[in-house]
Amino acid sequence: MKVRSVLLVNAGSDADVSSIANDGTFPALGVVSLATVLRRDHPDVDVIAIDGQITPMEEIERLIADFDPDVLGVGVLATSYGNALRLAELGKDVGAVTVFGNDQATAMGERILKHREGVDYVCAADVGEFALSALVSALDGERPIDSVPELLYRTPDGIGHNRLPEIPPDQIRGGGGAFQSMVLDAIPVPDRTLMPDANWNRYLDNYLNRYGGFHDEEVTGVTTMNRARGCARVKSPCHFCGIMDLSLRFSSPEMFWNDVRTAQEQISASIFYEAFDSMSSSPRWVKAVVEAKPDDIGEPKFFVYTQAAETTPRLVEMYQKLGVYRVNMGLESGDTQMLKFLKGPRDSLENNQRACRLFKEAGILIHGSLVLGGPGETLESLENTVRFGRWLIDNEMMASLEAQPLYPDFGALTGKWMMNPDRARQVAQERGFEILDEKLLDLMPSKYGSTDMVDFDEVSKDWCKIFSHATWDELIDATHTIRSYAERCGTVTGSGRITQATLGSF
Ligand code: B12
Repeated sequence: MKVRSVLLVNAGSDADVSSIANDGTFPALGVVSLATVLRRDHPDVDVIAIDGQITPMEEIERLIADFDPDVLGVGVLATSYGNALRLAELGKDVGAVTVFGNDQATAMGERILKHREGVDYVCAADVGEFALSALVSALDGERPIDSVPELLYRTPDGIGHNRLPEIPPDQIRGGGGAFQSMVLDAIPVPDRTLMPDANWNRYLDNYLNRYGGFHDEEVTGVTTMNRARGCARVKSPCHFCGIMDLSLRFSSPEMFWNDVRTAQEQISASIFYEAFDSMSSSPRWVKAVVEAKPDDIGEPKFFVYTQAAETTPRLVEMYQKLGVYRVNMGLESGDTQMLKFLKGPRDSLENNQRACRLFKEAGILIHGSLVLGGPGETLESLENTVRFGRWLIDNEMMASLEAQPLYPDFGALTGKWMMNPDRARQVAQERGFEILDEKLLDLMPSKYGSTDMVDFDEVSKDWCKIFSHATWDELIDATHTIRSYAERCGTVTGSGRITQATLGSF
């Protein structure tokens, strides 16, 4: 075949999923970046990128029928799998080759291919641009399919998985040195015009509706950007975090500012959500970016991830110089023991409060999140978290606050314990928490081990029964209490990864 058209869709959250505070306010940049590289490597191919999070399914259905893509690529997260499968079906109806990518596809690739004939390929790459471009070349017959990095596909002998470097070595600039040879410079600045204007306008409207009150200056456009990846917590990752590749990788500071300038020119962006999770993992890189800030760049404002335990006065000062106006901080709990269980020895209530005070003094807003029902959670520890939630709101530290029961993502440590009871027992013994339902724990690998359809409320409830002393109802009550208090005080709030039916009136 010769590929002439590619449609890339970020699947929107499934209908019953409750929304998070930032939903629909920032773009799914992955599909835009993939489209940019396809345009560069395959200039004859027509490419459209679209975000299903803010585009109604009927509109995407019409687009698939009209555009009639040869390849349909879908970005799939845990909470959008139902919609992703619907899109694959629609793709098959018009004869497209279908390929799934993004975190959920990466975690579940083999199972997806075993269960879903409508999905031809799964891309498990964290950096997917080069894999997708190579797949198009392979479909054109220009290279063998087994040379496409991190591609999973059916073979006569089972599911094949090409474990090859995601970024071809010849595309990596520089020879070692600081910031891992700026390996992410290989990813070109996204061409944000490849996503329809209607999508960009919707992000801006949603953002202004929810967060406009925080700005004295005019907000002219909002975008996600991503010029560094990974996290310094390789040795003690947050136990519920589904990000699989934590290795730190960077772009050069020059590339960072090129990206900013291009987004200013293309979509008048003034607010940038840098998805590097977490920015506090590399103060050295932040410093280099600050030092390279061009004089004529204006005053772009940044929303960045930060870890409370890594936040120092020096880092906050650099954030101010960079133009950070809001941080995304996983506070997770108001109970020190729970924090140590969930995150590691450096985390504590005191550290959470210290980081919050530093940001408040610097005039930087906080988007925080709380995770309820960690291993060994008790009514008392839960109460500490509710109290901490009130403290954050009473002290006017929060631009937005999420609270939700723990979801053990199968790519995260908690999910891995569910699927490996022996390991779970070993960890429980080492850390000194009790497993409450041994029989249920033993059932987990057969219950969830082979299916590709995961009911995340059910998984969270099972987790709670096995690992948390506070019951599911108590977790939902605490979620309500925190969210109601936040709403009464005018703080934007949300609870992802849980269905509206379970959450009740929210
Ligand atoms: C920005 C962001 C958002 C934004 C934008 C959403 C989006 N879809 O991009 C907002 C705030 C809206 C958001 C919402 C949600 N998010 Co979010 N989000 C992120 C974040 C911080 C960065 C993503 C990003 O922009 N990266 C930069 C771009 C360039 O890369 P990328 O998106 O990863 O895409 C690359 C690859 O994944 C791959 N790829 C992606 N799609 C495809 C498709 C094909 C065909 C191919 C070949 C490759 C491919 O190639 C891309 C380019 O390199 C990540 C955590 C992180 N730091 O990675 C969490 C993350 C992706 N989010 C997550 C979740 C759970 C959600 C929500 C479900 C939250 C909720 N409601 O509970 C919603 C889902 C909304 C939706 N359906 O889109 C989880 C996903 C876990 C999982 N197993 O699914 C993550 C990993 C966070 C975490 N720690 O667990 N999110």
